[in-house]
Amino acid sequence: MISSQIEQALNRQIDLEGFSSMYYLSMASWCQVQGFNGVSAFLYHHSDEERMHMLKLFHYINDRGGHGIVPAFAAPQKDFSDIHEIFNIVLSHEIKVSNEINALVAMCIEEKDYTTHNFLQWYVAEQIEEETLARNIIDKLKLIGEDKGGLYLFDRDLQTMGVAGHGRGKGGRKKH
Ligand code: OFO
Repeated sequence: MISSQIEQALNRQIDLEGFSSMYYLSMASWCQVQGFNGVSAFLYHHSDEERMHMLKLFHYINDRGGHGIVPAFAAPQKDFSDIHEIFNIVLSHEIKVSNEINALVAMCIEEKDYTTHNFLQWYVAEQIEEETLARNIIDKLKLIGEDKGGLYLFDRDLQTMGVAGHGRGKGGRKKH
């Protein structure tokens, strides 16, 4: 059984993971409209992953005697200036998510809720991967700058990464 404090904190995390999913969906849609089909495919996939992160929380809360609540999501930003802006936002958003996960972990230690602490370790590891991935992509984009040929190849690369589950590990690690 989880305490009501932990239940509320996990429900706030549901809100954040769900919002992340909507945010990346909005970015994916913008990229598709702009003709960046590879980046778009990558972000649609990323959006699906965030929904899975949210669902895991629903199941955990309910299995532990709490109640996972569907929040009202704020509408995410719908227009972006370019691909550079998109990935800078992805990184800063993921850093924010990492901070929230860390705060949750700290709360579990304080409350001696080692079961939830253990459950959250999956998210801790996931956040390291997500931040590293965003940083690697930003590094690539810095090299490319505004070069059209470079951006074309970048878009093609991300298409492959989106299909292979972000291209992490050997051929894209199965994460759920
Ligand atoms: Fe990318 O945030 Fe979920 O965990």
